[in-house]
Amino acid sequence: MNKTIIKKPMVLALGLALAAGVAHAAPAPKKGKGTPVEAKKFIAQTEEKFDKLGNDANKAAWVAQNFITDDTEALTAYFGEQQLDASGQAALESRRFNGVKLADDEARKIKLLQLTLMLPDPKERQAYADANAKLNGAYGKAKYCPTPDNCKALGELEKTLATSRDPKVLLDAWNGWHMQSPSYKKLYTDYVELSNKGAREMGYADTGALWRSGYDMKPEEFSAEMERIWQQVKPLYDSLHTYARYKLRETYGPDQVPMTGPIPAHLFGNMWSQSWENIYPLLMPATGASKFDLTNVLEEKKTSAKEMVQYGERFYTSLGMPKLPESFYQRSLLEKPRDRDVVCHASAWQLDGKDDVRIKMCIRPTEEEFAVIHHELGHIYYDLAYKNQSNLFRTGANDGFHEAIGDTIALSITPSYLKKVGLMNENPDPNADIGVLLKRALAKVAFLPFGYSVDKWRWDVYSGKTKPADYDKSWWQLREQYMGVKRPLPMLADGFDAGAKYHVAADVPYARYFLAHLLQFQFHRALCKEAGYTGPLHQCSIYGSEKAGKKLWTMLEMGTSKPWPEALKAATGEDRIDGQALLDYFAPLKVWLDEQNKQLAAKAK
Ligand code: X8Z
Ligand code: ZN
Repeated sequence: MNKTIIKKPMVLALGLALAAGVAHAAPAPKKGKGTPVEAKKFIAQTEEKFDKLGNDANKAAWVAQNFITDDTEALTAYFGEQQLDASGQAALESRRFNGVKLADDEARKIKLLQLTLMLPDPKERQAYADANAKLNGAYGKAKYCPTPDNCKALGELEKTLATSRDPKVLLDAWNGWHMQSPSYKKLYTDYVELSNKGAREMGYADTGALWRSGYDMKPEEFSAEMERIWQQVKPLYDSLHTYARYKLRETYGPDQVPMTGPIPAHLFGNMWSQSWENIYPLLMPATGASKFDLTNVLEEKKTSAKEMVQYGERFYTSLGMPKLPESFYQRSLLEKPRDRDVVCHASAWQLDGKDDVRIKMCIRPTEEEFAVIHHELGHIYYDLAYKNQSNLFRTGANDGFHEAIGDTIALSITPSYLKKVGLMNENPDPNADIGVLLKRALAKVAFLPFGYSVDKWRWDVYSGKTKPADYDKSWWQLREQYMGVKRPLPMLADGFDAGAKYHVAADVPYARYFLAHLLQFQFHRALCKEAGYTGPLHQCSIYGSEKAGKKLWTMLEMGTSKPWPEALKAATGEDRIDGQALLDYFAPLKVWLDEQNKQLAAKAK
């Protein structure tokens, strides 16, 4: 989360401040109120400690995710335990400075230090770190083996969901993956207990409350903000869902897709039904839509993984940002190795707090992955921009900002941009606009209720409202209520469908992605303006605008040194996260969807 002390890979920045490990037991915290002079010294020493030791812990985690074995899991757990010890000690000691009059920067650092778990018992710390490492490994290794000599990893199953239109094949891939997570349910429930214990030790109600405290507002204010924004964007989601229903019925028939009620989850082209761009061919407008498909172009050109990353890099340098360090290409993992298990879920890492930045991805030559590359590079450029901040400020303004930067850039991957960089031959057709917007909505609007409801589930798990026996019941109740999507098969007796999602297994908070899906449209709108663009937002690309780049960089450099509303203000003039920019962007599509839905409803009668 936003105050992660050592730089964890963004996707791994756990819901706790994992400080750099300390090799020796720290001295017992001093008693009594501290003075401002002591605070200064304490902060400097703590940051130095974190700086020095963070490097090793990150290296251990990097190796563990690149070579999943019992040994590498044990090594990560070893460092994880030390990190937890160090961040817990620092959090405890920092309490001496609560209420002491300090400079703004220092008071902020004291606050950030307390956004962590604290487990005083070394055995419990060890068990917690072990479980975290094992859960990561279990997810990374999981495979569906219809027969013992034919095993399918997640990437292959995802490809089936994206491309097959045979409901039986889809269901098999969907179910094959969802059968894997029950094997680590017990590990997860034990982990939740320990995590809560650690949160309570620090005075939080539970781990969910700790997570919701990371946004420069009260945890209950944060929940209310999430709900406000969801209500604001819900009508657009409803229009898209209604349209998707009609179109899926045309493809799969009324037996598979009911006229009312939730739609089975395996039909949306994605393992978690979280974004629907892969079913664009089923939904695209009957006339006027471009048949352009970036995936075909990348395949035809035999674009390598590295070349795909270089397209991304060139976008960032066109904004006046630096080239990636040479070590980035030497050390990153860009392709799935054939001979070993790795955590393929895409992530970005800053290992030393400075220039040792890397991404880890099993890149496939698809349009979807092209966007993910820009997403990961957004993390990397954020890391590079704030590298001169001190340790505690070297993270995003909040975790949603970190997730939004690369997506903001990817919104500028427009047809004219693709033409400019040679990835599209024909001239973009302005009449094909609705198709372009629809495809984007299938990625961005479809995601919103998923982004919201993952942590709604987890908040209830952490608060104890949802017991392990009810994990699936609650998971699917939320999916039905918010997404209008249902489990395609009866629930398993002791199922763990939530655990089939990486961020649940690896305990990465998820509200950040919901926020990012709103923030990116706020950033896009502001940067397009800065670039002098005045046309429709969905046609704007900031490619080549150093002016827009400078505006963005200025915000990125701030890291989390100021409360996030100040960072947002610096970049956009706004000071709250809001759905209006997204609604403006998709306004022409909303009109079109509602018209289509009216016609389709009349036809269905
Ligand atoms: O996990 C990610 C990134 C890495 S931080 C690839 N995302 C979420 C997901 O895959 O579920 C990006 C969008 C949502
Ligand atoms: Zn990310």
